[in-house]
Amino acid sequence: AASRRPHVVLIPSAGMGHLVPFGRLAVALSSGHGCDVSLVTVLPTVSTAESKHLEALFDAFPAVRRLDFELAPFDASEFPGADPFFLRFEAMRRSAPLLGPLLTDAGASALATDIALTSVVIPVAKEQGLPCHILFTASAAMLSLCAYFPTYLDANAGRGGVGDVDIPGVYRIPKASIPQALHDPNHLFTRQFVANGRSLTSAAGILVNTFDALEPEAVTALQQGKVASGFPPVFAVGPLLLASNQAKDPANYMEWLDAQPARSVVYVSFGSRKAVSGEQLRELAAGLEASGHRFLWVVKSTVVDRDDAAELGELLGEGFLERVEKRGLVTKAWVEQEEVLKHEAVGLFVSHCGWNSVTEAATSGVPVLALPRFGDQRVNSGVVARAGLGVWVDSWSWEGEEGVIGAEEISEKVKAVMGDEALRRKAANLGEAAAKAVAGGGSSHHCLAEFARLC
Ligand code: BUP
Repeated sequence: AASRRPHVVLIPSAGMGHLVPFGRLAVALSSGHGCDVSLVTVLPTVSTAESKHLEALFDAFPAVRRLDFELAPFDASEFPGADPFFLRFEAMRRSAPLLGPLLTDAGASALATDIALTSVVIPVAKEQGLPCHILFTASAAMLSLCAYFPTYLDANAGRGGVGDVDIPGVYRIPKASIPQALHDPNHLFTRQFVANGRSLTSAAGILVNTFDALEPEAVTALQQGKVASGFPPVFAVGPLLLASNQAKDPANYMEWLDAQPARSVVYVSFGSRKAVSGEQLRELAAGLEASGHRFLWVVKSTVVDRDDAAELGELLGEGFLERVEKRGLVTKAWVEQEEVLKHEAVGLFVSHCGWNSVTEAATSGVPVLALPRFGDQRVNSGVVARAGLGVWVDSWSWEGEEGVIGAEEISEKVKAVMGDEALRRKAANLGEAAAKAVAGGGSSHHCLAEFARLC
């Protein structure tokens, strides 16, 4: 009935990079756009960070309902050595038929799911007669690659491996930036990526966590249907933000930041998904030390946080922590990155360029030094450089075949970027453009309102 409030059920996949934007979308839809919202939750989560995040979210935003989803038994031995987050994607994919009764009981009027689950959730939504949307948690550039990749493969069948991919209406993604796994057609990630890419045209609509000024080419090309024919409406709704602060303890690193001069601190973090090797950690440590700048560094040395027992002192080399004690804060604990980036003491973000990190840097207008590693991070670094949000040395390849990036290169680049006033201004302008996009009358606000009308 026309008077009924829409009830959107959000179905995220695993890992903070996926969960964070779903939580933010849940808050935005339930607080500003008149929707009831349920968030499908699979317990236990893969990482501790995810379970803490969910707990804080449901505590702070009681309007967001929790919908528990129990997975069918899953035998991981079929994928020896696979990444635990990919395994969870696969387990969720195989359990997708069980979502049907859950959605009926919840009284859903529309769904939004993660790209990793798209090809299996769409048939369930069809059975239930519900529109199924996608929240694409990576960049619009990656969305365009995902949409075009199956066509690219068909056109290049038998011509050897994957090369540069020239996406119609967007730009050419160089071979070196294509996620490594996609060079192997039998990789679990590739199979999922291609199946999901083919299913994009069956979605009712696609939300993407970006905004016009950050990715003008890709957003326009996707919205005008230039990338793939028969593409559904694309809503650029980013940057997705928390509506208000989540409850948290006063943190030592925020107090430390309070005591530092404006824009003097280099914030260093490489995301929640992958460990950094011991050798690269030591080069980074030496590079930061030699840069002479203050720094706040979040160190991650295992894939899943629960496994992390190593001592910082051992990881970073003898005497390092003592030598930098007065100007460096190093932590293995989770920090509230959004808050850190908003702090006026932060002058640079040395980042792996996970997409959430990029959108958070853009929101805060903090320049980025891109050190991409895996997956979509090189594509995202290209976006950062194009948009003027930061600097990317695309010949640097760390943890790749060429080994590690040396301390001296890191230190020189950090010094150069910290002194780059023009870049600082460009990043600040992008921050203003982000704020405009999500405010009333802005492009992203408008797109989210349009989406809510379809639910
Ligand atoms: Br680590 C860390 N605090 O200490 P990305 C991360 N985050 O708030 P990723 C913290 O986790 P994928 C920390 O702000 C961002 O929202 C960070 O997502 C937050 O990278 C999120 O940047 C991390 O997309 O995921 O974790 O590598 O591989 O899916 O991009």
